[in-house]
Amino acid sequence: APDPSPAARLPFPQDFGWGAATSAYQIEGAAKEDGRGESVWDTFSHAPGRIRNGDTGDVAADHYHRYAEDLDLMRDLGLRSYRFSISWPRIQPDGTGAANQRGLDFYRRLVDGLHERGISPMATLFHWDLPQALQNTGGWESRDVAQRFADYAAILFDALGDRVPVWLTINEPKTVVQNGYLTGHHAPGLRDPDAAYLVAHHLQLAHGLAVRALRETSSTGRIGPAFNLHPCYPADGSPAAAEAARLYDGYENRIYLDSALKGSYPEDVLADLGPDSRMVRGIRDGDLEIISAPVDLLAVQYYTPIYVTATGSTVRRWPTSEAEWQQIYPDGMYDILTRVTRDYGPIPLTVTENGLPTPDVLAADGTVEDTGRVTFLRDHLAAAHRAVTDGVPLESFHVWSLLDNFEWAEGYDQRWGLIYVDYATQRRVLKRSAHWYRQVIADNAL
Ligand code: GBH
Repeated sequence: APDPSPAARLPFPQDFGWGAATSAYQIEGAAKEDGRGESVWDTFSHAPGRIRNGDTGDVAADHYHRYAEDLDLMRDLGLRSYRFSISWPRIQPDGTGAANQRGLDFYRRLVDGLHERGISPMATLFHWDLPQALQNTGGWESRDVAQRFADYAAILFDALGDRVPVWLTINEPKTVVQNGYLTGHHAPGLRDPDAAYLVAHHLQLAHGLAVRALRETSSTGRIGPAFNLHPCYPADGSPAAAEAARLYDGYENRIYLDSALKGSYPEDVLADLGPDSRMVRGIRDGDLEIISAPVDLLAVQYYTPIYVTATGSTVRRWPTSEAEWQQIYPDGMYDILTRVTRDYGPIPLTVTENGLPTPDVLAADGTVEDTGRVTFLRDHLAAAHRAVTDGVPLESFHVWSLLDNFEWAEGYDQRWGLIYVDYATQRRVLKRSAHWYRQVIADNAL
């Protein structure tokens, strides 16, 4: 089909931050190098039966050694922003104490390499790889870990604060709560609802303490939280479904949004947890003030909607991707961006993750035809564009992910990248979607 005429295209704001995202444990490998300590994900992935095919992040996409090549690929794509995460156990092998210089050096090389290529670094402080030593003393169930996190963050602000313009504190606290402590599908693999929401509180506290730590430096860098938000819709028109969807939204979204941006936990969730819950008992005077330390931007990650029935169970309404939890619903992107602007704004927004897994194969002619990813991204970017047109202050968009990588409990089975990784050789191949994205960036339009 011929290209749509330029007039029919959807132009994005000037200087829009076209980006892609990754996280440390999912791409770096080099698990024992340069003094890196162990994280809960090393322990979890090496425990039998936890990860599909027994995969681990020991080697992953070997990005620790191949970062220069990966930086060149980012430049080839024309990326303007790259979101990565910093591995806490590379910086503090045991989670406390002096910084490991070799760990800091890696991220300094990475950040400098981004600047040399005209790409803006966006650093996530924590993308789930808690030092195992801190897990051994209680992990996120221990309030003390929030202060340890602020100390770790201060090391990074000191070392990199002059060259990282945007910091994100904690990637998806909800996923740590739900997968780490409710389903047990992620590290540390527990199933303990009472512990789970205390963990939520401590993650939020850690976020706020890190924001305060940045403000104590002279850095001009901006900082905010990174939440994966699920629009929760009633599955039918009954009042009971509407009420159930509202409570579901409290647990999925408002517990994080309200505490960080309004300084209070949602009353319906607190009532549902009850006064005897470990979380409610764990909230101390002054905590909400810390948690709601003013932030500079809000990072939104959108993958799927949730449809809630009158009994509080969930049903599917749209086709799913290879990830059975993901329903493909681009309008959810519009709904969530306009909703956070309405309820919590105006605040600058960045989309820090959006994407899907596809059954990619490297063909004999060297191409990877991931047309499903092109359609998905086009539809979700069109929905984001519609939100911008309606006044949402969206400044950047990051595809999850730059590279195929270790998809947590799914191991290497699910491929989420714009760039294919042939794990046997670590060769990188731009997929159809990468070529498409490069053109979108060059045009600054869909
Ligand atoms: C993001 O999580 C992560 O930030 C990123 O690291 C990850 O690679 C990416 O998405 C793709 O998944 O196993 O049935 O209990 C997105 C939110 C939360 C979605 C956990 C999958 C597991 C569902 N994820 N959830 S299940």
